[in-house]
Amino acid sequence: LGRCSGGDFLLERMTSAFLACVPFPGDQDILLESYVEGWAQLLKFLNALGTLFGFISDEVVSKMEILQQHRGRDDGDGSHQEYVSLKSMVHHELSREMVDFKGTSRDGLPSGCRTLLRLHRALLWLHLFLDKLGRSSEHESSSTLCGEAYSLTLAHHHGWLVRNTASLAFLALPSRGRLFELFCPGDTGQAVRELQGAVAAIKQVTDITEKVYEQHRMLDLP
Ligand code: 1Q0
Repeated sequence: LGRCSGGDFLLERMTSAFLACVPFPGDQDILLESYVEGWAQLLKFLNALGTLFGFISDEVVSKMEILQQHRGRDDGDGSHQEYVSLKSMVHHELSREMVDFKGTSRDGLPSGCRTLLRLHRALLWLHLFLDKLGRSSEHESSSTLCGEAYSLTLAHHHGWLVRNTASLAFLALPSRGRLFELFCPGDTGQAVRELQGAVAAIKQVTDITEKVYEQHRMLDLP
């Protein structure tokens, strides 16, 4: 056994998608198709949390659509090699001067680089939140853990309006117990193990992304 009936719904698919992002760890590169798939799985989870989280889903969808538009672009020979992986995207967009480093270009499709950076920052939050959740004890509150993780990560990149709205949404999060039920009905121990698996898969992806962006001095792209 060793797996949950509910795991198939949530964590397991997300974990396998993020694991599939890095088929060759030595390459230190991310497959974008799997990255988008990981986000599609997260989106399912967000949607299951209810309409109060709709503004967050909308934002994720709009970022995913930008990436998909880039990925779907036909460059004449019918293939889209440029957007197969993170490194190929970065090299392609830098060599074509598609990345706006100053925040001056207001029109046109935003670059894949600045768009993925937004999702990357959100994954840094998710990693910390799920890690905290996995280590938490029974009496701790999911809203508090979520808020703490947020203040340490994503909040740095948000203005006060988004920060306030986000903190209201956190209050509507299901309790720690209910989240674990969602991950793995009836088996808290297994829920925790699945969480740890998810945390490790996400960490591998965020570590690589962070390095690539740092190498190209793109961690602050406007
Ligand atoms: C469960 C609660 C999650 C809350 C995470 C904090 C999210 C607050 C973010 C609200 C974003 C909406 C407003 C728009 C912000 C943008 O300005 C900002 C920057 O983009 P730009 O183009 O203006 O420069 N966008 C972002 O920062 C992207 C933020 C994406 C947030 C993605 C949150 C993903 C949540 C995933 C699922 C949570 C599930 C929890 C348990 C999961 C177990 C599998």
